[in-house]
Formats: sequence, structure tokens, C-alpha cells
Amino acid sequence: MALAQQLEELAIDIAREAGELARRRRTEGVAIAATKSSIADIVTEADREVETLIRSRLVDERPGDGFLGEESAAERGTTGITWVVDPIDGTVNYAYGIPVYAVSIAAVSGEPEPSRWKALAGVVFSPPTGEMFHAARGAGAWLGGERLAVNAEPSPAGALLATGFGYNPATHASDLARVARVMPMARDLRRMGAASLDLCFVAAGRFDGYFERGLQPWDHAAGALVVAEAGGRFTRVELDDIPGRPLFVASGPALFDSLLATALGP
Ligand code: LIP
Repeated sequence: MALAQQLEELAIDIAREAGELARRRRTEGVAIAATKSSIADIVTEADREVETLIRSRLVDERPGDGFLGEESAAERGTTGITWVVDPIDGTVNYAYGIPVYAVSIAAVSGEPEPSRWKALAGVVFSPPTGEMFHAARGAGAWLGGERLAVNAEPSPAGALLATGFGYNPATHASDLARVARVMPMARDLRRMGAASLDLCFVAAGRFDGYFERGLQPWDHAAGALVVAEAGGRFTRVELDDIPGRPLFVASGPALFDSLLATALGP
């Protein structure tokens, strides 16, 4: 079996175990452990516990791999493979009891930096629905055993799009201006609060496209590969107004250029 598919299989197994822990902790009640970049950017005890479980399983199964996770210190590996992990993507949803959150696990080779890594495997597991989105480089994108494909063309009614907003209120005005620019090409807009699922929904044809600024590497590492393996396009564009807060766009090929140009604006 190719390395990418071995990594995918391992990620599926770990994501399922980690997702069950997250689901169980949610039923027991969720405690906010701390805030990070802003008062709205929270981390729960479950985020930390789930990432610890994922990291421990990976060390056991693949000692020497690197790790880049949302809730713990990055570690460079010696094997050329780095795991990019969001233990609970959609943390605010999770804390409020909104059943839209996912465990996102990706394996990349090369430099563990989004503009330079080569994604080999990506898994996004949704505990509330039991849906396991997964992809290995060159082997297609899947929802369980169902092959995924992006929508070839948006409906004549317009594109069903998704977006998100960061935790920093200072950026909300420009984010809302972007929404106003994009709406004329949309039939409607969804704001789910979990980038990894937004991306997998594009891959599954549930959304025609998705755009958002300021995602972290662990938010998009797995979902972007699922989009690409489903025949979609994904890009990350650094913008001059706020360095370090790139714009991300994903869609099927027919919509991509117009969505990117409109989201970028004049
Ligand atoms: C979240 C993303 C979401 C974005 C939020 C946040 P987290 O990740 O999945 O798309 O709008 O601002 O970044 O913090 O729940 O892992």
C-alpha cells in the first residue's frame, strides 16, 4: 500500500477514537480552559485532551514524525512527515453545544508550512453525524465509501457559498464587505463555524464554494486535500492590508476564478 494511503488509514482510525472522546466529553459538559488570540478565541479542556490523545497515538504508531497542532507545541520530526491537527475544529460551536464540529488530521511531507508542504493524507471526522471525510494524495476523496466530486457548475439560481469570520472584531468590517461583494453571485450563504467541514462540504458538492480569511494551518490542512482530490481548486492568498491573515478560497473549477476575483475585490 502506498505511503499516503497508509497515513490515511492511520488518520481515520485515530480521528474516530478522538472524535468519540470529544463527543463523550460534550455530553459530560464542556469547560472553557483559556482564551487565546482574543476573548472570543477559546480552548476547552476537551480540545486539549483530544489533541493529547491524537498526539500520543501518533507517537506510538509513527515515532519520529513531526507535529503541528492547534493546542500544543509544534515539534519538527526526523521522517519528513508532519501531522497537522485540529483536535476540535469548530470549538465555539462545540462549547455552545451546536453539533457542527470535527476532528481534522492531515499528514504532509516537506516543510510544515502551508505554502510549501505536500499534503499526503487528510481526514475530517464529524462526531455529531458520524461522517468520515478522507483523502489520500492521488487516490480520490471519499465520504466513508462514497467517492466525492465537487459541483461542476453552480445552479442558474446562483452559487451556494460558505464563509467564516475570525475572532478579531477589527477584521469583521472587511470580512462583511467581502460578503457584500460576493452575494450577487450567490443564491445564499452559509456560516457553519468549522472550516474543515466547510471545505469537505465543497468536496461533497454540498456547497459550490467557500471563502474565509485568517484560517490557521490546522483548520485547512486536511480539508484542502479532500477538495483537491474531489476535483476542486483551493488557494491561499496573502493580502497586503493585514499580513499573516491570508484569504482562502475553494470551489469547483468552473466557479473558482470568478469567486477568487470577487472575494479579493478591487
Ligand atoms: C474555526 C474555524 C472557522 C473560523 C473560526 C475558527 P477553531 O477554527 O474552523 O472556520 O471561522 O474563526 O478559526 O478555532 O474552531 O479551531
